[in-house]
Amino acid sequence: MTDDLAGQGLVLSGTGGVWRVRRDDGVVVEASLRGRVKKSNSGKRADGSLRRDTISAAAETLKLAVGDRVLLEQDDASDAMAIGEILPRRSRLARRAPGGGHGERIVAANVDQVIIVFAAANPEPHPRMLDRFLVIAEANDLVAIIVINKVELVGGTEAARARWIDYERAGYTIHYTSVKTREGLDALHDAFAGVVSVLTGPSGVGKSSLLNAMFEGLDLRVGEISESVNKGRHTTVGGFVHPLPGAEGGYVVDTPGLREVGMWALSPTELDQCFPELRPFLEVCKFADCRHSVEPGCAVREAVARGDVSKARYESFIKLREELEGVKPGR
Ligand SMILES: Nc1nc2c(ncn2[C@@H]2O[C@H](COP(=O)(O)OP(=O)(O)OP(=O)(O)O)[C@@H](O)[C@H]2O)c(=O)[nH]1
Ligand SMILES: [Mg+2]
Ligand SMILES: [Zn+2]
Repeated sequence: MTDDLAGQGLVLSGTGGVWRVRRDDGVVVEASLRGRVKKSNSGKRADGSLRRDTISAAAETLKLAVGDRVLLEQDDASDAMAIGEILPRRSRLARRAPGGGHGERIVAANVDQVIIVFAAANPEPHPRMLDRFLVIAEANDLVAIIVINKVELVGGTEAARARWIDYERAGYTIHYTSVKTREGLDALHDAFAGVVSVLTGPSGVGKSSLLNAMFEGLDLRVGEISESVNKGRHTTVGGFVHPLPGAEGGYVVDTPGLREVGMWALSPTELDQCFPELRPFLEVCKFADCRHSVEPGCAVREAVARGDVSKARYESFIKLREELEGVKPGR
């Protein structure tokens, strides 16, 4: 049995067994992970016993993520495509496993930026939740862009803006959009060109609708929000990478709405770095290990008192910091 090298590709989707890979010639093929790739990644201890967390096949294949670049091989005997090698990642977006479990979950590999979508209304936006998404992007060293969709529900872009000024002041780019009126869609379209973007945000805010409206031919599934409970259903299952038509090689990773956003591998002492508007003050605090809560000579609290840093963002920082401190490390 000989294996032919069948080129490189980008992993578009898949969970567990079969993965959809877009070859560099544009053809999308199905491929499985080769045994030896699994083996090199598997949880065998030095003594040959299996680590508990890698006993299931699913846990093994989680090592491969959408967005990964892979080497494909053709297996002559079975005529099937196989993933022979996962190429080194230039970046990744990771979060803690859902349900309070331990273990990092790679949401996507080789990401350039994270586009975080909230709705101006329906569902009602929670800034604290936006702060968590932003911290995750910052902790992964990824550019974060904010989208406030459905602005027509609150009277348009200018009316929607007031609520998000803290984020503009912190330095974030915000796009105000409406799929209904097509407001802001051209500018957002340009932000996707030529790069790999992860699109994230709560369920029902219009992520799939925005992509469908901007990129003809994508046809992502759009869910209806139940008016009675006003809670979005999860209509996008698993992570998908979509090549964007007419976006100069741009890709988007469409993720399920995340009900629970965990912060992974972030030590409480690094959290202040993840709030860009706090960074100029961190070196000025009297104590190098200042927690910015009750310490004397805290430049962060002074900035908040002067109005140079938003009180709401500061409070969000304190809340997240307490949460991170409550998480026992190393378990
Ligand atoms: N009024 C209004 N409704 C919108 C807008 N954009 C999307 N919607 C509606 O919001 C609902 C949810 O849209 P989706 O695109 O499925 O939301 P999603 O963020 O992809 O949701 P998940 O896939 O569950 O994460 C649908 O009923 C859309 O028609 C908008 O700009 N204005
Ligand atoms: Mg969706
Ligand atoms: Zn301080």
